[in-house]
Amino acid sequence: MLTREHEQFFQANGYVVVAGLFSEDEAAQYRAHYMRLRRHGTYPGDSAGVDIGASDPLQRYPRMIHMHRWDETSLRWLLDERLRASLLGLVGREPYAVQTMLYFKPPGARGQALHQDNFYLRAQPGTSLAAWMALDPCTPANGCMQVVPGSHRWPILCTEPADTRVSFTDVTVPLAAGQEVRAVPMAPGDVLFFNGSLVHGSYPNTTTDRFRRALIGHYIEGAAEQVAEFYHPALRMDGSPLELRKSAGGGACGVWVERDGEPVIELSGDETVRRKHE
Ligand SMILES: O=C(O)CCC(=O)C(=O)O
Repeated sequence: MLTREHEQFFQANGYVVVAGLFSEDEAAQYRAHYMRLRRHGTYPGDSAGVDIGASDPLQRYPRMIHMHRWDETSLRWLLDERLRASLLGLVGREPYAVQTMLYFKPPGARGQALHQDNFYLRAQPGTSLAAWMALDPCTPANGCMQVVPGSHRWPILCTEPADTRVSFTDVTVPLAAGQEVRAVPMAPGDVLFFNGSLVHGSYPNTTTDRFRRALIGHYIEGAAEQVAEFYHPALRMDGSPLELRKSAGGGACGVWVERDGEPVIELSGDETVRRKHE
């Protein structure tokens, strides 16, 4: 359960791991559930179907998106009281739930380049929040989460092309030289909570025999009045749908500039122009 130390760590760093929020048994049940679903074919939200013979491990095990819209187990997890209480404790307001995702990340799979979630969700005012639950032991070897501590205070940065040999997404955010990127090792049932501006992502799974499965919920702060169209309908944590406005794309984004020899972020980029290149 959430403690004062978790809250303080979250405020200072923009992320926190709550160890053992779910039990190892529950994590094992979720692993079995999603492996069973994946074996049975394709679902709404799959951007590409399953290709059992593909050489790319991610085509054999593509991620699932918005499962809570058609799978009761996913909906129950997204609205679970432990997640609600943790999010409320961390940000001081009731969250609204907008997305579920399941990443299988099998041996040999690419990671997801460093990014900020609110670049996609566009929750306003305020930001988005994530609850990322490990279903397997996660270490740097199998591509655990990587975070940039303190980056939750940054604005949304302009994106750049990512290296698609190591990332299945094709945009990333640039970092200043010397910026710490911190690995977040986790055990099954641990939940990593993070702010929608926190720069995070993961590197490839370099093992030959270990999946790195994760069940992910995305939320928006209860103060939000709008979110990008893809995330509608938002749900209150009692499961009832909520009417929000649809965020428009575009606007200013941050770029690194040098001031007095120090790297600082300036809001001088134009996201509309950048998005054309995605
Ligand atoms: O699980 C990963 O490797 C990346 C997940 C992620 O970046 C996200 O949920 O926003």
